[in-house]
Amino acid sequence: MPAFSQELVERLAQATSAMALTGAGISAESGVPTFRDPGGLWEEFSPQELANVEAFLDNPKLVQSWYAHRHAVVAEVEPNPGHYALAELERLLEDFTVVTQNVDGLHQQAGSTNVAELHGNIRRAYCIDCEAPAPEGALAPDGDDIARCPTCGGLLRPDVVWFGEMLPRKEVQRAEQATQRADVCLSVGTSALVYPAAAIPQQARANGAYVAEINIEPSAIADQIDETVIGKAGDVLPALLDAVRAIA
Ligand code: BJW
Ligand code: ZN
Repeated sequence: MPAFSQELVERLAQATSAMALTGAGISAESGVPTFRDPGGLWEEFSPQELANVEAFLDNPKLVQSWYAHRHAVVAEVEPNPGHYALAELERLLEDFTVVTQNVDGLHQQAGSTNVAELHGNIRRAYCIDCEAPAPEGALAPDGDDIARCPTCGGLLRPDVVWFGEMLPRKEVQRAEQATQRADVCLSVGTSALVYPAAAIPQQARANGAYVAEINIEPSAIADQIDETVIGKAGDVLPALLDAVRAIA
């Protein structure tokens, strides 16, 4: 039985509004590599090389291939019990928002409908010149070619947020509103190193929320929140859901 407090269970069961900020760790058990863990994506590739616009313009084929590969991984995998438990919490509670840094779409696939995607979605791509959306899978380069826009010939990029880029305004607004309303905020499977997302749990807490994180190890914000639950998201979230159901 994962070691979450009875206070967390009671606060969730009584919450008028609750939210979860999720990161790569929640999808790890589905087989999507995280970024910063041992064996994570950035052990092999550095973010400086791949996750910024300059890198893309310097070497579009390399960056397109990396995202095409990651898109192929995401297209194959399934949500895990952690994703399903959050989708179930949305059905159980009056108001529940998932604010995710993940680009894999697995929350929606698990049935969550109220999802703010702060860092975009790897299943989408668009042209950097005319901004036309490209069909899914368009980033996979044909042989040695660079993937280009069928309309204007511009470079195609994944619809994700790179370092130094603004987050999508509407998604940020939805996240801010959820953060203002929340009585409980769960921070799940994120190292809490990347801003502005990493500030959300503390903002929720400043607005009065009880904040708990669920992670296999304490994150960068562990000493600034109410509770750290050590364990895998796919174990802890279903157990938490059961405990809430038992008293809700
Ligand atoms: C498990 C588990 C299991 C494992 N169960 N847990 C303030 C201070 C300092 C810097 C900045 C600041 N504000 C902005 C910045 C700059 C920058 C930033 O934050 N830099 C820091 C790194 C220092 N931020 C930005 O540039 C952002 N834009 C912005 O601020 O715009 C305004 C602006 C513009 C211009 C100038 C200045 C300001 C944009 C950030 C975009 C991030 N993009 C990426 C790539 C997305 C595309 C892609 O997928 O390739 O998003 S980076 C990468 O990190 C990805 C993730 O969403 C993000 C967060 O990572 P996450 O999810 O936390 O994963 P990991 O791997 O780090 O952690 C996994 C965790 O899971 C670990 O804790 C494990 O223990 C745990 N875990 N298995 C539970 N089973
Ligand atoms: Zn175009």
